[in-house]
Amino acid sequence: MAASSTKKWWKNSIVYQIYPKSFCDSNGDGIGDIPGIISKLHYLKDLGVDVIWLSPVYQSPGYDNGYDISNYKEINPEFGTMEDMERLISRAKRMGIKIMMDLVINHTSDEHEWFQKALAGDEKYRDYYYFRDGKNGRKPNNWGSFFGGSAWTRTENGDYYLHLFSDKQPDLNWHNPDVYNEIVDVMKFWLEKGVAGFRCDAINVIYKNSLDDGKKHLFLTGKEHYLNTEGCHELLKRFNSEIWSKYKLFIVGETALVTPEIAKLLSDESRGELDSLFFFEHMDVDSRGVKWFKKKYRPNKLIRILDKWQNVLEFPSNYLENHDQIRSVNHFGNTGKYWEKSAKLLCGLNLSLRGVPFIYEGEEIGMTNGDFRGLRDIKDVESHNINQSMKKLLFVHSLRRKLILRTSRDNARTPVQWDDSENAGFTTGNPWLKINANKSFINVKTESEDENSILCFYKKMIEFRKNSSALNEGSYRRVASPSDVYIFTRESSSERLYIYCNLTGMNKPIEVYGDRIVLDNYDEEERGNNFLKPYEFRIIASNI
Ligand code: TEU
Ligand code: CA
Repeated sequence: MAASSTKKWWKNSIVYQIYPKSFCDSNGDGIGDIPGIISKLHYLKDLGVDVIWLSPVYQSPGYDNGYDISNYKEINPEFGTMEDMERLISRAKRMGIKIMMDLVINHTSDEHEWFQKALAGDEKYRDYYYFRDGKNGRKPNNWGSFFGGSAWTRTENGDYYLHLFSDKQPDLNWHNPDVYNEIVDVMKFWLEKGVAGFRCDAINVIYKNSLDDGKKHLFLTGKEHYLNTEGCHELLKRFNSEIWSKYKLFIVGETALVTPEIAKLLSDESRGELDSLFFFEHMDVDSRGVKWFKKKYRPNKLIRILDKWQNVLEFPSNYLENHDQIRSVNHFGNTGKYWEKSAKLLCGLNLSLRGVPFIYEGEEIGMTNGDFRGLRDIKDVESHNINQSMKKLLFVHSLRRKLILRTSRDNARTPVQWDDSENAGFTTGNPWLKINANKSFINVKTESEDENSILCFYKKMIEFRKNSSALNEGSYRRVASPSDVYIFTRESSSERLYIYCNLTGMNKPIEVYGDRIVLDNYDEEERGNNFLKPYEFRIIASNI
């Protein structure tokens, strides 16, 4: 697929996602914060990151760790002050790093002033949200929430409000022009402070067509009334033409449940909506409809999915993990014997695909899922809500424990392991979430001193990508391969690369294309000629 001719800065960027609560704590309260992030800017620069996507740092009661915003124009005091945030933006800028913020506009916190005024009966603010009376003593409709249970909660006044996520996250009414104006004002506020873009949270569910009952589904009954509606496309077009296009931004949408056809409508350049988006199909490669019920992971299926999205989107945003997903070595790699090889392979894969690569904090050192002993170690609101739903379905404790521990979003939220000290260099206090015991060998300090580490492989791969026209703007084409091996070419006018990914723990025979191995996660002495070793990643350049 040809690269677009209009060059935008983000098309050559590498983005690093920070989940502030878990990144680095500067004041010993056990919670990561903005001064902590500032103290690690050199580390990120050295890694080769161009852009930081900061998960929410706005004022919030923190029931969903900041995805429940109570004031869009203030900083959560747990994370620091507005001065800290301004300092972060300006220091990063001086180092050539841009900051993207998370824009959470499907809902606010129930502690937001707007919602509080609405609860108190202020008509203006009641229309910012969805308040409805029950129907014959029942909820206004049968919709389900993303976090399990009903999407409606009853107020003290006896009516109900809509929330697609937790009951602490009431949905905004995007039919109301005042809501549009308020949020545009919020965007301008941050853009004037020098923010370089937004990651738009749950953006494809913001506009509800109707509040009619939905077709019954095991998960998300009601979704046909709000997923990717025409009204959502119209809102994105307006945001784009009225605000985003006035600044040089990168706008990436988080779009759950998108199909390729819909993704194109949301992100093709000519449509003037999003610049790019996150699809989820590869995250669900091992799920049986609902992520809590897993089936065996099959690399071939992952390959088919990635290949499909490489061909369909103009500029995909590629990622293998984020704050809502389990760690990629657990998901697609190996946490035992091939931990290191598979983490390097996943790095190579993510950074070789066409599009914008996203790296999630800790991924670059091969962090693994949390080693939680029981449900009491888990803090995530989603996990607790699902536990309640499973209880209602009479799932026994041991089953609930098993299903939730292996899938909980907290698996990716354990504090970043900076060194092997008691609290992994994350905090001098009590960490808010249990730190993994494998900090003893999976940590930034140890890995930066070892040139064969995962961290050093990331640096190498990032450096390689930066200097490669094929990886930055070249075409993509899949090449025939044995099962569970992903081979593709990336080609620009001056460079042709063959990318080899063995997604298994076995040797795999291969057809060798190209002339020179330019990058590999195995040393020359260890490699085979006509086969790939377990989880081997190889780039072969071809003379053209
Ligand atoms: O997630 C939106 C979303 O679609 C979720 O259902 C996501 O797929 C789920 O967390 C996976 O288990 C965004 C944020 O990324 C998430 O952290 C927030 O909790 C959510 O919005 C509500 O703001
Ligand atoms: Ca702190």
